[in-house]
Amino acid sequence: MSMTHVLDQIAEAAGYLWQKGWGERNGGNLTVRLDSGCDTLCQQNGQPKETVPIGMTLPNIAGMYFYVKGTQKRMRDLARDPLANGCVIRIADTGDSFTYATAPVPPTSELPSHLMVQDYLMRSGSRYTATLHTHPIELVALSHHRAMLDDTSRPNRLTQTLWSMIPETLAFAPLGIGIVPYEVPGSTELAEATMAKIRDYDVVLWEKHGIFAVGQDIMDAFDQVDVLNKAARIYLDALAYTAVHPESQPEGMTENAMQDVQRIFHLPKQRPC
Ligand code: 2HA
Ligand code: ZN
Repeated sequence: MSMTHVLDQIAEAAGYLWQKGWGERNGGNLTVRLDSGCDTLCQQNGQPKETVPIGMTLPNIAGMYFYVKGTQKRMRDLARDPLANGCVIRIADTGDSFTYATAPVPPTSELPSHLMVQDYLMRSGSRYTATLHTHPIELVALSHHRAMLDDTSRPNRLTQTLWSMIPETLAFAPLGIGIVPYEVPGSTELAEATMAKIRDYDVVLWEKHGIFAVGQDIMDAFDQVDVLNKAARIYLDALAYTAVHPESQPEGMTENAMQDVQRIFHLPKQRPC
């Protein structure tokens, strides 16, 4: 995919995040791995020589280029101008620092999670190029309920609840949603906990904070969060009816109906590479 096309997609996704109310102020961030075709464009833009330490060594993404949202930058501004509100970085050959490949914009506070996951995706030979963190309202609301954070079974309770809302949730988010217990935003602990879950899930919930998702491109990552958050919204709306009619609980699709969806759509149980 050309760099222009990637930047267009990033702008489009950032606009949706803002419109949905998932990207208040500087909330949320994203990265996209660029192919080596961006060398020329980046060189044309000039390369300041400042070397910025990453704080960890990520050998699998050494020498690679990533678009990274800037810290304190707003999604609604990124939607208009991705290269004024983020930039392209090149990871050093040593894997422990980066240089700016376009006009420098210091990267997002969640860089540890994004780059650690990008390193994992490369190591596992994945075609996925995009990582997305955002604050989808209904999913975050559910993460305030202890029962919804129970991660002792697979699928976990939250996944089962979301899948059972409409057939499309299971069809388009077949790996479900992983759960990462609360950690300080931007911390290495949050990055490590995210890494541990992203092996099994395309989308993970950061308790009382937001979502971290991976995708083949940024629209793919956005779509999965959108599908899961839609189900969360339906669930909460169904519960609003229960508040008025306490005798009626949301039913959810039957186990048989869900198995039919699994069979008809030939759904994967693991991420296809
Ligand atoms: O970029 O969302 O988690 C601001 C955040 C940090
Ligand atoms: Zn956040």
